[in-house]
Amino acid sequence: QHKFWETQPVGQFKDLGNSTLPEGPIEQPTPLSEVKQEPYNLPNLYEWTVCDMKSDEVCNEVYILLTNNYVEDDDNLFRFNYSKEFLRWGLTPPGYFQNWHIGVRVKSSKKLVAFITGIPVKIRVRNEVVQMAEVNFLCVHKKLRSKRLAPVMIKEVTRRIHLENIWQAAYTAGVFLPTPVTTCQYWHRTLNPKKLIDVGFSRLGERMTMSRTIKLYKLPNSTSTRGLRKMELRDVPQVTRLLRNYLNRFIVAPTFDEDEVEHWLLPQENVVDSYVVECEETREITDFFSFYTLPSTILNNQNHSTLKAAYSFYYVTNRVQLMQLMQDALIIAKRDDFDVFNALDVMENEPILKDLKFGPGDGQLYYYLYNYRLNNVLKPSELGLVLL
Ligand code: NHW
Ligand code: EN5
Repeated sequence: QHKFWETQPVGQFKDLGNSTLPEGPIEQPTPLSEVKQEPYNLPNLYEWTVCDMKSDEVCNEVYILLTNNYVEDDDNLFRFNYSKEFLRWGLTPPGYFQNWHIGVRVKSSKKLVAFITGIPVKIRVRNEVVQMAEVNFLCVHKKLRSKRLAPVMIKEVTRRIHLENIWQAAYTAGVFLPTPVTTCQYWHRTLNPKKLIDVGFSRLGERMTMSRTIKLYKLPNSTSTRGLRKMELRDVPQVTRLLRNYLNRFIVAPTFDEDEVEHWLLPQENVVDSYVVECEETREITDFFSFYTLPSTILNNQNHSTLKAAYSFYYVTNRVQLMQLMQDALIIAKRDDFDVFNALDVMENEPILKDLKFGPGDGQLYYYLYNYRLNNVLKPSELGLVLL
């Protein structure tokens, strides 16, 4: 069934629920001298390329490949449209490896036709912090699909990760593979009902008129949390402490240091936005939230070409209820002209989504670990990890 994945050190279907197998690495590391030193072979017309995401020209080529060939919804109405600034941000965190940004070009024309990336990340699984890679942006040009290019790309990124003495990875996908750590549900909060209905993102409910729908999704004009403001550079140490502490309550979560918090959470226009709650008496930061900007191209619509979506990212709640914090996130996203606010049922999201008028989407997101076995499938609420 899975000619490639059956050969990989991932949890296999036949082992599900077999708790005699120990938790942890499936394979032991090998000496680096035993890691294959040359790249895997590509079909003859193609060649490997390292993509320098700091180069505008290369970043643009990657952007074009993904804009035209990356993930679509089940009905092919929308395709993710990660911006160039977003891709550069997402792929150049502290300690990144340029040679984990792997492209495939046509030898003759040099056209970029496939891509896969890794970035380094420390992820805690239960009590153990493991140096891992996050693998993302796997893409093969539509005209080259089903030729078993993806397994070669995955093996090549694995090889380059191994050469840095890293033996585990985390990744997410909309497809079901051997075997998920957990299965998450996408939820959507309508901000611009008319546009969402016009483009087929959502439908007018039964016995609902457009004006009743607009009223249903109306939000207050201003946020309600006292002391809420945009995150600044000086907040990095406090936000890091809060986040490290908060993420401890989940079974699988990243551990961020200050450099990583600065990279991942400091606001960048049209990429990522973060807000902190500052206590008016003590000037301490008590809570914060963030979301990232990921528009989708609307395929075949006369009136609209892009859907502006915000995705809930990391947050910490202490003094303020998550419900109120997230409602303020919705108000800010609406003010900033987003059409929809998306969230997964990870962390503590699940209980508040319905009350905030989120509805379940038609997409699921499966989370996976490479070369790390867990005894049980986790609940989404046991996961403190959000990938781009
Ligand atoms: S998920 C988004 C993936 N990208 C897209 O969906 C874009 C649109 N689709 C495409 O470009 C986020 C192609 O359809 C792709 C497959 C390239 C997806 N993950 O070449 P073949 C990520 O980027 C398996 C993993 O003929 P294709 C996460 C499939 O099951 N495997 O297919 C990436 C089959 O294997 P099987 C996937 O359609 C994580 C084989 O590929 C997959 O032309 C990567 C078929 O290959 C997916 N999303 O190209 C893993 N989609 O065993 C990282 C298909 O079933 C692992 N497949 O026969 C960790 C590595 C690092 C370890 C370090 C220690
Ligand atoms: C790795 N980092 O399917 C990413 N999106 O629900 C790769 N549906 O937007 C993994 N089909 O339900 C990608 N509207 C996996 C996701 C791929 C993209 C995807 C889904 C997630 C999505 C929308 C549009 C569906 C269009 C038809 C959807 C319903 C919204 C409605 C609003 C009102 C209340 C009920 C829900």
